[in-house]
Amino acid sequence: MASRYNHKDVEPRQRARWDAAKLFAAGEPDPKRAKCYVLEMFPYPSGRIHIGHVRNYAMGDVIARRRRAAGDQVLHPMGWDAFGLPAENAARERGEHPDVWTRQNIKLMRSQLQQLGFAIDWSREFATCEPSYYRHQQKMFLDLLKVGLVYRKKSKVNWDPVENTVLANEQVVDGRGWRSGALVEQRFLEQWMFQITRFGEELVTALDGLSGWPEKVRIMQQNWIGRSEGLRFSFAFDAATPCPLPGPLEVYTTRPDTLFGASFAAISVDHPITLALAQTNPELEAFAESCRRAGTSEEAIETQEKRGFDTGLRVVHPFDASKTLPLWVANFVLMDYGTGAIFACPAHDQRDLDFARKYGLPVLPVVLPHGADPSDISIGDTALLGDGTIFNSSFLDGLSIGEAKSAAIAKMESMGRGKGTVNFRLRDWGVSRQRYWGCPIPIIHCPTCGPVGVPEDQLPVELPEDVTFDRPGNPLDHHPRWKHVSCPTCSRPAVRETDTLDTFVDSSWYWARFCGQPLDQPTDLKAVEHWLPVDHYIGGVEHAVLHLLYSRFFARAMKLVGLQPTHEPFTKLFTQGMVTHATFRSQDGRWLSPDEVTLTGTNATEIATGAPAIVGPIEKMSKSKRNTVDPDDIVATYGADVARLFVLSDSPPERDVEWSVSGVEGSWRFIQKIWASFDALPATELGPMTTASQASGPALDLRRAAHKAIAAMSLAIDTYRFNSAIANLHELVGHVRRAEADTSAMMLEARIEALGILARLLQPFTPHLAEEAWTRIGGEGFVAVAPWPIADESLLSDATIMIPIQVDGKKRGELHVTKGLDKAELERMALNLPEAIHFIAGRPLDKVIVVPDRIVNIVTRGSEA
Ligand code: ANZ
Ligand code: ZN
Repeated sequence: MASRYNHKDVEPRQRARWDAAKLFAAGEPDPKRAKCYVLEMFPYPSGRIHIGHVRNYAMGDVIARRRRAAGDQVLHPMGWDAFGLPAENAARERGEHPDVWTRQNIKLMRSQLQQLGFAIDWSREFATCEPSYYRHQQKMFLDLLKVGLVYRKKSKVNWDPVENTVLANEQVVDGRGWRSGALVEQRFLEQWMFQITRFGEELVTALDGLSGWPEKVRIMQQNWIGRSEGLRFSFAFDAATPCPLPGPLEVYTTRPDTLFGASFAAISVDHPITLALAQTNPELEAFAESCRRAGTSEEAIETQEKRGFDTGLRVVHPFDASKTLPLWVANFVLMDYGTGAIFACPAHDQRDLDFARKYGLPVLPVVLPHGADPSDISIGDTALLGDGTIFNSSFLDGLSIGEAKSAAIAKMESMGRGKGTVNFRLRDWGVSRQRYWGCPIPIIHCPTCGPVGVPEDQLPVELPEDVTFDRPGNPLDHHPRWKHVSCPTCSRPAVRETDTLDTFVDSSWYWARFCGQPLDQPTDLKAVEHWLPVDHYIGGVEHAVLHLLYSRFFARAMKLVGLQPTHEPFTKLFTQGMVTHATFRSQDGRWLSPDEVTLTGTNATEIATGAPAIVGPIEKMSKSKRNTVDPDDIVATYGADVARLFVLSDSPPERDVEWSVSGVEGSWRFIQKIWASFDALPATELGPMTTASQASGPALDLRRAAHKAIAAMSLAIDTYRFNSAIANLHELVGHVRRAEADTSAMMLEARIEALGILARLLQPFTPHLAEEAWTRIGGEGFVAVAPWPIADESLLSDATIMIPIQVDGKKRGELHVTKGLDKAELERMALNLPEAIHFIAGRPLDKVIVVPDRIVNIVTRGSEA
C-alpha cells in the first residue's frame, strides 16, 4: 500500500535525530582531512527570515552537505550581524530596548532557520552585539592603532541628517544616505579612520588572483579602488597675476600626453586658493557657496551642469614659458581627489569640452586619430577619446599616447617640476558613528594626555544598558555617568569616546571568529590556520563593494598584527539572485498581496471587491509592495524540503527566481513522486550500498542513468548550478519509476542501487526526505554522513560528447554523440550536418578526416586546409 509522504511527521523527527547526534558540529581542526569552510553572509536580525534568506542558506547548505558526504571536514556556522540602526529605531518608535528587540528577533529567526534543516554547527553561533565578541574588536582596534592602521583626523564627512550620523563615501548613493535616502550634507568632524589606503595597491593587484570570484564583482572592486597612473606637477603663476598663497599650483593628471592641448587650469570650490581669493571677492564667495549647496560629492557633481568662475589669475605652461592659461574655479573639480586642481584639455575630455564650449575657451586637438588627416580635424561638441598619434605637441609629436605619457613624465621629472605617481580613488575608511547600538570605541579622551587607549585588562568597554532614546543624537553622549572616567595614564578626570564603530567593522572579521572562539583572543591561531580562507562565500551582490572590500582590508590588517594567516578571506564567492514575485494594485493604487487577487489569463480581479486589479511588474519581494511570502507558511503547508527545492529549481542561482504557487506545488508533487519511488520498492535483503554489477539490458540502463546522475550532479553542485542538479534529479527519478514495472531480480538489484544513489544525491537538497528514504530502503545511520556516491566510469562511457565539425579547417558546427562511434558513422553524421552542407557549398570533397571521439574535418577540393 503506497503511503503518502507527510512532511509534518518526517521533518521534525529527522531534525531531532540530527540534533541528538550533533551531526553537524565541525569539531577540532583535523589536519589529516581536507577541510571545507562554507559561509553565507550572516543575517541582520531584522525580525523574521524572508524567502531570500532561504535561498541564500539553501545554496550554502547544498555545498556543505555535499562536501561533508564527500569526506571533507566541514565548517558551516551561523551568527548574527546584530548591531545597527533598525534596533535603535525600534527603541525610538516602540520603547523597546535595542538589546531586547535584537534578542527577540534572533530567537525567532534562529528557530525559523532551524526548521529549514540547514546543516549548521550551531555551537559556534554568536551575535556581534555580545560583549564577548566586540571586546575582541576593541582589542583589534587598539592593535591597529599601534601599527598606524587606525588614526584620527578632522575631516569633511558625509552627514546623514535623518540618521544623525556620519556615512562612509561608500554609503552615499547618488548623494543620499544608503539607508535613509536623505540628501547628505558635508560637515567637518574629528573621525577615527581605518587606513585602508595602505593596502590600495595590493587590494587591486590581488584581484587578479581571485579567480573564484565573479568577474563583475572583481570589476566593481577595481573601479571602487580606482587605481590610476599619472603625473603630479606644478604650474608656476604668471608674474603678472600673483597668487594670494605662496607656492605653485599642484595638479594631478592621468593624461600628461595632452599637455600641449591644455586650455585652462581649474581648482575646486574648496581649494585653499579659492578660499583665499573668496575672502576679498564676494562674487567668488557667492559662487563657491552656491556650488557647495548643490553638493560636492562625486555623485552630486556628475549629475550637475558644469559651472565655473574665472579667477583672473594665470598660470604658465610648464613646457612652453611663452604660453599662459587662465585659472578657473570649477564645480566639477573635487577637493578630495588628486590635488583638487587640474589642467583641462577640452579636445580630449568631454567634461572639459562642455566647460570650454560654455565659457568660450580654446579647444586644441593633440591626439590625431589613426588614419585621420591633421588638416581637417575639427571638434564640435564631442571630445575625441580614442587612440591615435600625438601632434601639435612639440617634442611629443609622432608618439603614441602611451609613449607620450612616459616622455612627458620623464621631461617633467628631469625639470624637477613633477613626478609620475599612482593615485587611488579609494579613501580611508571613517568608522566613527554617533550611535548607541554599535561597538564602543575603546578610547578615553584626557584633557592632558589626549586620546588614550583603554587598557586591555579593562576591556570590553560595555554599552550601558540604561539609556534613553527620547531625544535626537547619541544616547551615549547624553548618559549621565557612562562617559565620565579617569584617564588611564594620569588619573585625572576624562571622558570616554562616545562614538561607536561603523557596523561594517563587525562584519569585516566575523569569518575569522567562527574558526575558534578563545575567551582572551580575537582568533584561535591553530583554528584559523586550519579553516581559513573561507572556501565558499555566498551572499547578495549588494555587498560586492563595501563588505567585501572591508573584509579584504581586515584580512590584511589582521595578518599584519598576527591574528590570522591569509590575505584573501574568501577563495570562492558566489552572489545569488533574488526571489521575485508578481505585484498587484487596486484601481485606487493600493498594493494588493497576490492572494487577494484571482487571475484569469492576464486579467486580475481583487477578490474582496470584485473590481479589476492592475497587474504590476514582477519584482523583488518587499513588504511595501505586499508581494512577500512568509517562509513559515510555506514550511507549514508544504514542508522545508519543498521550500528548499523550489528556491533552487528553475533559475540559475545567480539569476532571480520567480515565486509562484504553481511552481511550489510542482516541487511538492516532485517530492511525493520521489517518496513513491522509494516506497514502491518491494521487501529485499539488499541494502542501498548494493552494486548491481551483473546487470544487463534495461537494468544496465538504469545503472547507467544513476551513475550519470552522480557525475552530472557532483559537477553541477561544485559549479553552483543547483538548478541543473535538480534537473538531473528529475531525470533519475523518472528513470527509476519507469523501471518499476520490471520485477525481475536483476532489475530489483539495479533499482536498490539506484535508490541508494538517489537518496544520497537528494540529501543536500531535501535532507529530511532523503533521511526518511534512506531508512525506508534499509540504510543505516544517517544519509547526511553516508559517503557521497562515486560514479563508475565504465557506466558513463555512453555519455554524449561534443565533436567539433570543421570545413576546410574552420569550425562550423558540432555533433553531440555517444562516445565511441566509429569513423564511418561519424563521417556520415558530419556530412549530413546542415552547417557542414552550408559551408561545403556544393564543392567536391577532397577527403574527410575523422578522429573518433575528437574531431571531423571535411576538406573540399582545391582548399589548402
Ligand atoms: C588632464 C586631462 C586631459 C585629463 C584629458 C583627462 C583627459 P582618473 O582616471 O579617475 O584618475 N582630475 C584630476 N583630479 C581631479 C579632481 N580633483 N576633480 C575632478 N577631476 C580631476 O581621473 C584623472 C583625470 O581626472 C585627470 O586627468 C584630470 O583630468 C581629472 F584629455 O588631466 B586629466
Ligand atoms: Zn591623562
